[in-house]
Amino acid sequence: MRIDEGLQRLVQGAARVAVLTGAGVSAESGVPTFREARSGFWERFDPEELATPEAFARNPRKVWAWYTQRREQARRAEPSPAHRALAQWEQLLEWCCVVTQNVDGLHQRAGSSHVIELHGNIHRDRRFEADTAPAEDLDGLPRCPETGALLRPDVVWFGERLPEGALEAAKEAMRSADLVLSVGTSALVQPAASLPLEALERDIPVVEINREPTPLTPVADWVLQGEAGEILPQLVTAAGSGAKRAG
Ligand code: BV8
Repeated sequence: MRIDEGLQRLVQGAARVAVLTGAGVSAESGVPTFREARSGFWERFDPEELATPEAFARNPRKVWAWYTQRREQARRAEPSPAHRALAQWEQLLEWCCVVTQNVDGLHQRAGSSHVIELHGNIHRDRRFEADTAPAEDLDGLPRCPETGALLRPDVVWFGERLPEGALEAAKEAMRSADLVLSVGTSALVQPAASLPLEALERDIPVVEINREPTPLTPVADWVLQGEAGEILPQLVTAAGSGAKRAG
């Protein structure tokens, strides 16, 4: 993928970068994306059906089986060239805020220090609070050591509110950046998918890097169709070939 002159100048002049990421940046780490997740081993686990509080109340064992498998996968995974490129870019900038939909913690492991986890983190648990008493058969499922309450993964399920402040902080990053990227996301899940519009409404340039077109593609200023792990390192190389701007 050749980075054209205009885009080179854009990344060289950027000082404050906000990046929305999705499962596509972890795909090259071996973590299946949600679109692929519906094929192969995952076909019996439909994310939209399982990643809900109702599914957990109905069948906590099946939901825990899905998350335990994904948690192990995330633990075994290594940050991809895309994760690493964003961590490197941060060293050249005044700030680089990674707003991620992913729950695998790989941005932090790659060295990004300013990460907003819109949908939580699969490596953390929290107490399951619901008015509907979960199914009876709870033997062997994770429980809170203090209260004995049933635990659930500390992620945001469909129909649940995003973590307090995360959405506001993400919007603020999109509004105060001088360059926004959307990388490796199908841009379908709300409210995350609408975050780049905060930048577009303020004439802040938006660059989309994705394997396939998405609802953002028609309105993005730059569309680089391809692998995040190839394109992001090239962008960071181009950014580095400009003067240092941090501080
Ligand atoms: C909420 C955590 C309200 C859990 C996740 C109708 C219309 C609009 C909205 C709705 C609607 N009906 C319901 C809603 C709301 C709903 C929603 O958006 N539904 C969608 C399906 C329409 N949203 C919610 O429920 C949210 N909450 O709205 O609350 C509310 C308000 C007040 C009070 C109470 C409630 C919560 C949504 C969060 C759900 N949790 N994850 C877990 O991980 O298990 S979502 C999960 O799926 C991810 O976090 C992510 O957000 C989404 C998957 O998207 P992607 O990351 O983009 O992954 P995907 O596989 O789809 O795409 C990957 C892309 O990468 C592809 O395009 C592929 O081509 C590309 N790619 C692959 N490899 C590469 C690559 N690109 C480049 N390089 C590569 N190597």
